[in-house]
Amino acid sequence: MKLDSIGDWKRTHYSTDVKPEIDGKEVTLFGWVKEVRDLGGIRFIILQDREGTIQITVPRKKVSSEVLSKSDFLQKRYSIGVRGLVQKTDITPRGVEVIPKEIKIFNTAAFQLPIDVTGKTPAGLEARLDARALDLCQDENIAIFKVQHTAVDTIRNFLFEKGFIEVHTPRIIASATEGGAALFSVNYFKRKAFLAQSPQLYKEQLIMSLEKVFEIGPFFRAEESHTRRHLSEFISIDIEQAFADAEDVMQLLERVMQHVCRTVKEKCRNELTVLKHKVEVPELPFKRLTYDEVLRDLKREGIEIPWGEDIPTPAFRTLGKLHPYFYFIKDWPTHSKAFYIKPKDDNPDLCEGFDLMWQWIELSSGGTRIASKKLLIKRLKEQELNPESFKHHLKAFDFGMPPHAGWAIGLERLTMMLTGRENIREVALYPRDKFRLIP
Ligand code: AMO
Repeated sequence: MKLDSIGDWKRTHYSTDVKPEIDGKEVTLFGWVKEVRDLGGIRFIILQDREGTIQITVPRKKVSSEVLSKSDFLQKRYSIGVRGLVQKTDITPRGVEVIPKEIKIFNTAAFQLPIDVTGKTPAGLEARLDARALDLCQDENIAIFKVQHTAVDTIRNFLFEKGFIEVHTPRIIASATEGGAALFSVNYFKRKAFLAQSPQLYKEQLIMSLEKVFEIGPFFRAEESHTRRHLSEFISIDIEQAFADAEDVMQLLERVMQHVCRTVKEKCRNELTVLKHKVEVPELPFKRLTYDEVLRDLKREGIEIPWGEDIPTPAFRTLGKLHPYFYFIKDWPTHSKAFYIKPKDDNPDLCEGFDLMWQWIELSSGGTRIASKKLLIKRLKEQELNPESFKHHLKAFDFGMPPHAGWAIGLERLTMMLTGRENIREVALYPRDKFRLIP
């Protein structure tokens, strides 16, 4: 069969705009064949677009021979256009169908697809990721990325309203931002460069001019650990604010979270139904636990962690059972946090860094930053980092660095929370981890 070109056709409606109220109207739809069924003298084509599906009903005896031969040719995933009349009906769940006057076939698809996009025969995650472009056509995946889109849009607008300026910092950098570990190196002409782990140093410098900045973009971590919440490339939502401390930015963060939950709950009802997931709007303020309190809570649960040590994942799981939604952990031991986090003035063994937890998963971390160059150099040395490698960053601290604070949210982890998915790979379009570099 000769393939059609789009010609002068323009889409008039998405599938879900076709409702009984527009009975009798002519519509032009574009999409893909999700299913084809035959019943007596009638052929049913389920057309899918990004908004949903609509039934195209082809009564064999009442359509032109061209429509008939084209509809007979259709297979799953063919990309098509349909021009036809809307008709009210009792036989479809949505009470409506389209009777085609014309069908265009733009492209065919392989007869044997690597996975079943109708979801009737579920495939394993690895097989799905191998065929990701097709996998993303599944209703659940479309729903996940619409929720993610809503979350990003909501956060961006919220930050605009609060006076933050969106910035774009370099991804190719000369020295580590989050310590020496987990860096990818790249050949940069004849020099060695690295992929940025975060915009940390740049966002701190930018608050000297722009005062309140945010950035949403990919960052890179050479993660050795293959877990359900780590990627080698993830999207970070970063903010940094001048003349602010940890508590100021924690208040901003909890408001962001509440606002995102409320907006997703309201705007993404259909998506949440597809995902069989509920999002609750959390109450403010979130609990603020100190590191010491967490250790005490865990001890009561029979998990003893020596003071100063990191909290291992199984302990976080226990903590997540005690606190099943959002909570902060603050007042961490200074040595456990990055060099730029400010030690407390009254007890320098503790610092003004915090994590925002959702159940057992860290969604975000941040803190008050060090504004004194002298102290920053001391902390670099304590973390066995070479101040010489940070000399360009340190220079900025001679130019009038104000007190400042900030945080970063991992977008994929936020999406896991909002969509109820358990593996971070499901909520990244094309996930990258130690074992996966394609597609
Ligand atoms: P941190 O390293 O804690 O802090 O990262 C901030 C948030 O980013 C997410 N995240 C990741 N998500 C997926 N895969 C990863 N490998 C990964 N690593 C981090 C998490 C985490 O909470 N510069 C500081 C932030 C700041 O202080 O402003 C930073 O990068 O959700």
